[in-house]
Amino acid sequence: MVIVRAILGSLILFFDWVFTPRGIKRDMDAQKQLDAQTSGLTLYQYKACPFCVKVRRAIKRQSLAIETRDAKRCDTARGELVAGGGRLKVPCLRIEEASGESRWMYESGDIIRYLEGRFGQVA
Ligand SMILES: N[C@@H](CCC(=O)N[C@@H](CS)C(=O)NCC(=O)O)C(=O)O
Repeated sequence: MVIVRAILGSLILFFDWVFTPRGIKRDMDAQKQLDAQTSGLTLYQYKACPFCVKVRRAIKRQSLAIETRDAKRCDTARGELVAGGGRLKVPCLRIEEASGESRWMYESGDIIRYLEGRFGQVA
């Protein structure tokens, strides 16, 4: 099972690399403004998780500068996810609200819909 998972994980990463989506190009000021908005977002993820790859590809398509934290390899990131979100499940987007509170969003589909709703869809 471990070997099958490792092979599948490598295949997912390989195809993700081969078919990396192109990011949208913005002028420097527009990208800077967007970067300021995305600075309050953090994606907790595993490198080879297909649901995380799907979210990372959406982020790449929209050229969003969102910090990613590996909850499999990094104990600190895993601890933050469980303590804040309540579950060890990825992907999870931490959204820092203007009030300073954090909202933890699970489910790849919900995360992608949230990002597209807030930052626009990229075909
Ligand atoms: N329906 C979820 C599925 C997410 C999911 O199953 N994630 C797996 C990794 S691929 C997970 O976090 N499993 C718990 C664990 O590995 O501890 C989504 O679309 O985000």
